Amino acid sequence: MITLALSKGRIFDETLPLLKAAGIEVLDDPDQTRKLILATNQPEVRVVLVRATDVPTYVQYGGADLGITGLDTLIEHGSDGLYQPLDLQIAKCRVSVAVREGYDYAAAVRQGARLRVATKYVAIAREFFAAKGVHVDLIKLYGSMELAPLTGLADAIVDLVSTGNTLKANHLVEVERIMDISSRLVVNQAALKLKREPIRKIIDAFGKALGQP
Ligand code: PRT
Ligand code: MG
Repeated sequence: MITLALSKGRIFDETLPLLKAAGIEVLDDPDQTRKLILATNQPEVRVVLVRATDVPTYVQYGGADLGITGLDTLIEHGSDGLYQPLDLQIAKCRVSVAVREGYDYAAAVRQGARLRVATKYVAIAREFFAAKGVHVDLIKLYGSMELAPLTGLADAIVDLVSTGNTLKANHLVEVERIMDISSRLVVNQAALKLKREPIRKIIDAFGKALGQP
């Protein structure tokens, strides 16, 4: 049996065409079922639905053989024991710094002020500001980062941005782009050895669908 860990929502939706290219069709719609293990048209392949941030954990410890996860999540989790054969070019976005409209971020940085930065992406933020030589106090949040500058919890946030509509709706502006994000295929190293043939088949089919040799 080959187990693929996916999160519901954009990653699941954008993975379906890749699975299809590999001849795999998921038999249930995750939005219509309460099942967490979904069968596919291939009796030897199943999908498990987990929280986006849990995908690397499932694959690392062998709860799943493969998984699809955002680079943001992968960096925060660390890639110990994970083989990363493919950038799937799906669920694209960027990690950016944003502040309240009217907040003079450039001046604060120039003056060497100690910035309070709220984020779910503590590792990415720490590395980014350290490289710039900007002193920051990082405040870890688990969601709704946009609220932090509006309530005085923080001067800035580090968050994912796609269209920018969420920032705009909350009177925030993007002041720095930290990195581009897309989703990656991750594979359990031991599974790759033990189930080499079927896993290779999936990796190759995904690669072919992406136009990679
Ligand atoms: O939502 P939940 O708390 O269950 O988990 P999650 O947010 O970790 O999962 P999910 O499915 O929302 O995101 C999974 C992955 O999709 C992320 O790890 C990213 O790699 C990728 N991705 C791509 C995004 C976005 N685009 C995105 N726009 N993840 C989140 N967003 C959010 C962003 O955080 C912000 O709140 O959408 C909002 C901004 O969107 P715009 O279009 O208004 O800029
Ligand atoms: Mg989300």
